[in-house]
Amino acid sequence: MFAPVAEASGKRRIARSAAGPRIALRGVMSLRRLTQARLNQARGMKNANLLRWMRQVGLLLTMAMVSACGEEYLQSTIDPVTDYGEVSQSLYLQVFWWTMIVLAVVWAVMAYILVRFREKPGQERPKPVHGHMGLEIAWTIAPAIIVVAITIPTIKGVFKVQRPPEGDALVVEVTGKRYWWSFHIPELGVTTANELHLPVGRPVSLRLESGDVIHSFWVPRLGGKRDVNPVVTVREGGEEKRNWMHFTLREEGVFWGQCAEFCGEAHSLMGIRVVGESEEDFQAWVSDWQTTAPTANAPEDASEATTENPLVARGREVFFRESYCVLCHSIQGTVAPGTIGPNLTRVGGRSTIAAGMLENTPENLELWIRDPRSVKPGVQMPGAQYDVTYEGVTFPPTNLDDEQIRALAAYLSSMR
Ligand code: HEC
Ligand SMILES: [Cu+2]
Repeated sequence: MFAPVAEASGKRRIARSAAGPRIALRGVMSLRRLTQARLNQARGMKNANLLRWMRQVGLLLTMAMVSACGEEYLQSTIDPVTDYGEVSQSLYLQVFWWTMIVLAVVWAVMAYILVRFREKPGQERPKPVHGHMGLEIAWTIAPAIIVVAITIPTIKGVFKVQRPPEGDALVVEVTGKRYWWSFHIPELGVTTANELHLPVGRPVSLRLESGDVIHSFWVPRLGGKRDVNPVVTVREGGEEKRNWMHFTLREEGVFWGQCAEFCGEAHSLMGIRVVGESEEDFQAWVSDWQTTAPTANAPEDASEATTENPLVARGREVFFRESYCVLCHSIQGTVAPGTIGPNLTRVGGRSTIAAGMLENTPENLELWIRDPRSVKPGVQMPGAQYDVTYEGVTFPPTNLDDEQIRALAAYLSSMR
């Protein structure tokens, strides 16, 4: 259901709550005690068998119910948090209830037939029936009516979620790249990667574009999958043909997603985090981004420099002078101009790195800088020991030693 979070020690799945099964067990035990008492009462009576049967069914139902609510599903498609998600959810529920009606009718007819036409002792073989006009019309028309009843709201829903929001929408330019996501908010001048903060209650329009092959933007609790294509068609008048996704967040929280269109070796390791927050928290995140992190640049004032963590200062030196990270990465407010890789402004404030695959800790940053390929095969970033070729240009191994890598991690973590 969700992307595994890879760690230095290997892959780990998010720990599931142990409370679910325990509650299930307690429910089952008390149900057992209850029905046991009833059974004792009924002992000797001929419906004891029926009671025993009911107890079995009761147990099964309780277990099914408890196991359905004992866990938290991070990428659930049936727990929407946007207006778009609610449209899909309502369609899903309509289809579900239609199926339940069909099930009930089929079972009722079957039960009737089983009782009414069961074989009686000494009975003669009945004559088979061939063709029944009434029945055939009924079972052609009934499904047709159901299909129409589902089609009408479906078409309405498709148009509803495609319609651009009225009023002041927050436009975010989303670019999918192998194997990460760039988010640019032109109105606020913010450019970030993999983790997008959005305000609750304000309409959002994602403008989707790919920097290479076809990807698909999919954060299940926000809505359906939407293809992220390279721009291939320019309409008359110069308008580019591209996909958009419109929604308004209803809830705060962290919503997980991932690329949903096979795009290469690390396709399954191309995660997304959307952080829904209040307007104030969102504004705070934006203004953090707009002001340069205090440690991003060397302090002009020497007295300030002496109070700074020397490891951070050392990391900054490696980042800007001893290595060539700046060819691919930018940091707002500094001279780093690169756009091949994710924008690293306030990277220390992200909850994960490597597009949701590693928790953002100094240890994981070290692992990533030393050997990104061990986390993501096919990654377009060089390691300490290996080069990478991006669009025909070869970037040599960084040849960084442990001391330099530790300092780089401290520098990146300090910018939060
Ligand atoms: C050839 C270009 C290139 C160079 C040079 C490069 N990187 Fe990267 N870097 C990338 C790409 C591409 C990614 C995205 C990888 C992915 O997640 O698929 C990345 C991702 C990262 C990330 C994770 C960001 C996130 O939010 O997921 C960090 C941190 C990082 N690089 C640090 C560095 C440091 C430090 C250096 C210098 C030693 C460096 N990079 C050099 C291309 C580069
Ligand atoms: Cu992809």
